[in-house]
Amino acid sequence: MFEARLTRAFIEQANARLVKGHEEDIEALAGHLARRGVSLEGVIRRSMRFGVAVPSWGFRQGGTRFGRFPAKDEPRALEEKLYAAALVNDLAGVTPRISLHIPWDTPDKVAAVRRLARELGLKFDAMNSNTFEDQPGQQHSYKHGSLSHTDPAVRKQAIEHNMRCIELGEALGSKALVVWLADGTNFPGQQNLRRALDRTIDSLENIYEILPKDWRLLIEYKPFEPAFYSTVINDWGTAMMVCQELGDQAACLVDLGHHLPNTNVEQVVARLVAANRLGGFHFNDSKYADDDVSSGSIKPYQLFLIFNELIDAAQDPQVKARQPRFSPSYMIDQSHNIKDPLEDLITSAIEIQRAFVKALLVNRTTLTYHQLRNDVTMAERVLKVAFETDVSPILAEIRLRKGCAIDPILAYRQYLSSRGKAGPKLASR
Ligand SMILES: [Mn+2]
Repeated sequence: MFEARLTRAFIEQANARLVKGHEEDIEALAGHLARRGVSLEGVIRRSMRFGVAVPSWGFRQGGTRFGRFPAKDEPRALEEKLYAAALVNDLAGVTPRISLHIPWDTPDKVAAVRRLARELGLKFDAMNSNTFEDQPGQQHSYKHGSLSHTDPAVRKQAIEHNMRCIELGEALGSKALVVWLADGTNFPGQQNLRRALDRTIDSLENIYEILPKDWRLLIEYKPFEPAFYSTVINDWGTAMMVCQELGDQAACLVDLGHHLPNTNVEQVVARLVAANRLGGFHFNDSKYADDDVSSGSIKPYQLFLIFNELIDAAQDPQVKARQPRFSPSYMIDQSHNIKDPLEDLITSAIEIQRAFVKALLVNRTTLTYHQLRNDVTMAERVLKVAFETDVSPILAEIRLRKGCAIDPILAYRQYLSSRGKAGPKLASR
């Protein structure tokens, strides 16, 4: 299943009966946007290069902490996952990068893996280290923490693991390391809250010291779980404190599921931009906590509002002056327990792209005009008009121009059928 690349002919065949309908849809949308003074071509041009990285751990079912229900044909070896990633990218054209988890997806032959990725049109995004579980044969346990551990020998082991991730990443062409720590406590009194953070910063300084000059160290935060009383890097403020101690190459990583319910995540984004410390995102969605469900499946308006902040920042001369290369990393971080992981990665990537394109439609001049006059109704309306525009034809047009599928899920189902691995029937769009 995951050993060959999708052919151009297959995609053209899948598109053949959808092209006419698509052309009607895009023409109607062009007319609608023109009445609003928006150039369809301009939006498409600005959206062509938008991309988000897929996680190497997202290609198999059962990434949750509970029951695993793996499918028969899951990609297992890293090479198979690269083919799966290429399949997702060849269908939807929005995920040209893969983010590796070490040690789950440690390449055996680095040069060969890098070569295969290049052949498949893929690059490597941030490396993700793992000191939140013990690996077979590991000398010291992370039961009571890793980079924050009270025992210097445990901290050293965790530091060396992160250094190894950087080494591997350098060989693969990656430019960032994501550190997420499960370190924390389950009971009051278990540890000194301030000393635990001091030790963590000290460990991270060791890692930061060997960070290549063109790399970034992305610090991910999370309020709770698996630690249920206190987590060492629990929120964006703590992550920012850590980054400020480390230096300019350190920045915060916002995982959308890593906030307490009802947190204003778009405002967190705005604050991190203001502090020059927005490093990137782990996209997913949630209803209750770190649910890791498909991006845009629960709170699509929030996703749009986040991209509204990002586009506002990217166009802001003040931000440009301070951060000439303002470009947060976009990565998906989801678990798939009941959906086909490839279908979910395709769907999520498109939903993230959809939020980006909708945010491009926000008329910022008009928005600022209403904001300065405190016209609450009209200011909100500017956002709603953009959010409520159905940009599906734009997304399809971008895919068509890239040689991808007009309807990637339908094409994927056809691909499965052609290989005798039919999933549930999908009669039409
Ligand atoms: Mn994450």
